[in-house]
Amino acid sequence: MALVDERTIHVAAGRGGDGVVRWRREKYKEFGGPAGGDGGKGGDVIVRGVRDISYLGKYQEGQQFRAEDGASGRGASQHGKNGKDLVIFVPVGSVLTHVESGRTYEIVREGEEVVVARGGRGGFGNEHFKSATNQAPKEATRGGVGERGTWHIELRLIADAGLVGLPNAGKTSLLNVLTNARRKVGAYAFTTLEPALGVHYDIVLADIPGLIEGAAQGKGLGHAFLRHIARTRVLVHCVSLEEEDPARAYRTVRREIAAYNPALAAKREILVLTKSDTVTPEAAAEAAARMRRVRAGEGPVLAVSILDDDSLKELSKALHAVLKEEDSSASMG
Ligand SMILES: Nc1nc2c(ncn2[C@@H]2O[C@H](COP(=O)(O)OP(=O)(O)OP(=O)(O)O)[C@@H](O)[C@H]2O)c(=O)[nH]1
Ligand SMILES: [Mg+2]
Repeated sequence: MALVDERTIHVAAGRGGDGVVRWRREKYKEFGGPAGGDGGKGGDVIVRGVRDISYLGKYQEGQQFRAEDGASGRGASQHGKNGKDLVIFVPVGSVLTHVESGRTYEIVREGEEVVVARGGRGGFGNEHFKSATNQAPKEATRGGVGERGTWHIELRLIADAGLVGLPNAGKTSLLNVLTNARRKVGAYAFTTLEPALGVHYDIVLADIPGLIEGAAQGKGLGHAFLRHIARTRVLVHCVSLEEEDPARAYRTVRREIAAYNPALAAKREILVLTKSDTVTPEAAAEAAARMRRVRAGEGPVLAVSILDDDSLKELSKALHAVLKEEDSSASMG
């Protein structure tokens, strides 16, 4: 099922409750003064960020959202109940545009809120109008109308993990089998010219063109497209087992990444030896062991084939685990 990354919705905040005209009844007294309470405030419509990129799919295009009205005031100076706020959850990364005014907001954190329609004020009861010169006001006001509006919600995904490697390493093939993406794959270099995103459960993967030796000097497609993965949290470094010297291929790409931006090179990395079906299981295991010795820093090393579901599950597990570690180290500062 394709990811829903856009919705237009209509929102209406609650109307304020009316103020009322009531009179106090007291024993032994004919007239006890005004006692009409104020109306309650209408509920607001609030948008709140959640960490679930599929959330927009729960809403219909053009869906109407309405918060509760405030209740009217009552006698004995009782305030009417406020209308309940209505909360609409949207994925973190959503950009909200108020269609009528063009005003925009971005939800960047979980729990972040924007009031997209304010509830109407409650009206005043007659008690409110009591003064030295008017002991028996007969007036009350009506509640205010709630705001209404049309909002466009657009999800701008930020990739969690970026696929890097030489041309032909199998990056796009992995994107296609792990996500809803349907990108072009080819048995030649530089099939991918534009970055693409795909969603694997709750993980956003970015696929970019291949890097070659000298990319920093403009060879191949250069390296400027690396900016598309500058904000990812994890690199998925793909090295084909069809390479004569996988360790060399690995180091070449590492050098180009470091030349582009040392901060990118410092990110956590999952090393994926791709096309494992083209070699014997023993050869794949041996290559993985060798790569563990030559690789930069720590992190999983996996042999994967798009034809081997178990290997894809291992990769999925590793991705989730590394991103989870990333999360907890980020929250510790
Ligand atoms: N046997 C086998 N072939 C694979 C596997 N993964 C990818 N390939 C093949 O490898 C070739 C390159 O795959 P792509 O996914 O286009 O590689 P890429 O890294 O995206 O290449 P560029 O976009 O050019 O950088 C294609 O012919 C794929 O069919 C695999 O697991 N096993
Ligand atoms: Mg590709």
